[in-house]
Amino acid sequence: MASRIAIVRGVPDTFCDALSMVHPLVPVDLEVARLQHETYVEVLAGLVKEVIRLPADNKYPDCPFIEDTAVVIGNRALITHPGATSRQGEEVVIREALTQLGLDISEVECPGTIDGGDVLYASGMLFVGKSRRTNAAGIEFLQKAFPDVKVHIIRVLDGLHLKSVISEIAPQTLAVEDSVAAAAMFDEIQEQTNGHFKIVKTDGAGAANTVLVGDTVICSATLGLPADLEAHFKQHAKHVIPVNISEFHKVDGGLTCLSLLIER
Ligand code: CIR
Repeated sequence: MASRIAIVRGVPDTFCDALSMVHPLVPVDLEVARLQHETYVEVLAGLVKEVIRLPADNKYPDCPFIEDTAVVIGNRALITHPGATSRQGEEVVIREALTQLGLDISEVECPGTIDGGDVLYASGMLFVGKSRRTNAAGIEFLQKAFPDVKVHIIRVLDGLHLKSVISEIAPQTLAVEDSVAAAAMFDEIQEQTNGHFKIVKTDGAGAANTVLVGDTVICSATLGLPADLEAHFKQHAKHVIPVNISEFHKVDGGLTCLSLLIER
């Protein structure tokens, strides 16, 4: 079995000021967010060899969304330059942590920007969303960092990131939000890979963002459409664990955003 490490970052006191495309109708509850984060970390701890917890930094309200700060494949890590100016700088402690783990590090430099939420590595293939956060210059750094894999560029037609609406739930199988934009993005993936993937359409905004660890899928317990998301995914994945991250959804966060997974 592959040995995995997960890195997570705590929820700062300023989390209620995290960025969101639409101001949440019900404000973020900091205490609930911290409890939900803890549950998420505990679930991960049951699936990986080690969880490294990095401390929150009140200067960065979005710092729990650690996925956006690095792309790790095998022994290589690309430290990103996040697309939102208020998030630039979050990556500094991540660089230190990944260096300590002995990864081979490279960095996105200005004017390149990438958010890790736009990078999907599935079936040994690398997809990057060109989005409001990830630009062409950033994508060039991604290709340079991982020269052995072709980077497939997918235009993000709606939502924040590529993985906001598409994620891997089983070998050759992608969960795809049941929306016109996500369907077009999936079609683009299929076109570029000669129809490599099976689609599992998933109803509800954010419900298609899942974390796959080995043969276990962590899915959102908040967005239960169709009525039982867990049952929906169980038809395709071996094990499914629902986790409630309602407070993170309020600021456009999903399950993948809350960790960096390193396979070694
Ligand atoms: C942001 O707008 O940057 C955060 N509020 C949400 C980031 C979500 N990250 C992700 O999907 N990878």
